[in-house]
Amino acid sequence: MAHDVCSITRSITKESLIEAHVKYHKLGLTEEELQNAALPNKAALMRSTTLRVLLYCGSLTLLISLLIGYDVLNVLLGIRCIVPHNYFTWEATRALSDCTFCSNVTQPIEFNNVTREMFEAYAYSSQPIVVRRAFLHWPAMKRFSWQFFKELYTGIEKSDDSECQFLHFKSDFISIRDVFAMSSARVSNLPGEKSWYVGWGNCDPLILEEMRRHYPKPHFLPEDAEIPSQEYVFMGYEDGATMHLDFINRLMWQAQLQGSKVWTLKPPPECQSRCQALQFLVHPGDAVLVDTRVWYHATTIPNGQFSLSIQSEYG
Ligand SMILES: O=C(O)CCC(=O)C(=O)O
Ligand SMILES: [Fe+2]
Repeated sequence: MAHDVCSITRSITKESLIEAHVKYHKLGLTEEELQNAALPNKAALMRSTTLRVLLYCGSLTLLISLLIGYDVLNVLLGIRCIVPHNYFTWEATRALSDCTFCSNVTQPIEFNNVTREMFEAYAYSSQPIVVRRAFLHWPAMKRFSWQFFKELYTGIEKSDDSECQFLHFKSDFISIRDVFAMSSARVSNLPGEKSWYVGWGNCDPLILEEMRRHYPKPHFLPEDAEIPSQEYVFMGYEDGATMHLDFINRLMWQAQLQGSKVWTLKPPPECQSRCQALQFLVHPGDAVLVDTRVWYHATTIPNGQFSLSIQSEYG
């Protein structure tokens, strides 16, 4: 049955074509003119193919430059985020704040000698907190230095830092290896040397285990606070971290181990009419707790000092 329908259709089509051919001949059209009318116009075909190729290449180039653009900007800013490639996507798509976290905040809450019980009410708030002299008793206060970390990283064979984040901020380093290859004059930021400031995640379990021999979990954090399997080190001089938000899952604590550090916090743009920027100075032994997911933050190191801090998340 299907075959019958096909052959009927074929013969109708053939007959119509012959009919048309004869008709156009009668009108005085030559064979060549008929062929040209039937075949697609070569010039038009070329034009549309070229247009399609150009459009395709253009879109591809735009896509590649956007992707490279993200990378280049991330590298230039040296910022920290969960998905390093997507800082600007995160920034553009983050939920707008209702600003309750920052309204009426003009300075951090400040504690001396805080206990776990006293801290409990503030532990999960987004209000910046400084606990003065909280970590003065930690062995890490005296033990940690550029040299300590150099020996740690070179001593542990095949320490795997490839998956750990390295933040060079405004420095000219590409990886943590460059930091440990610096001349001793540059390490000490002697006159004429380029100043540097870096941060990096320590996610190799052996490195982390060795670091944690020198400090406990901060005594004031809730007993059941979840601690991640990596901790950050920030060290260097002068310009610290550039202004940014962190796209991380938890709150953070930071221990200022050496030197002083100025923290500048800014509310997000949508809160600028209700909230204000704040600035505070921390000293060796102080603990800093900032919800870096909602407060834009930047740091600087005053008076040519060397600053060294360790930082972790909790939640
Ligand atoms: O300590 C610093 O210089 C920067 C710290 C930072 O960016 C952070 O805690 O997220
Ligand atoms: Fe940050």
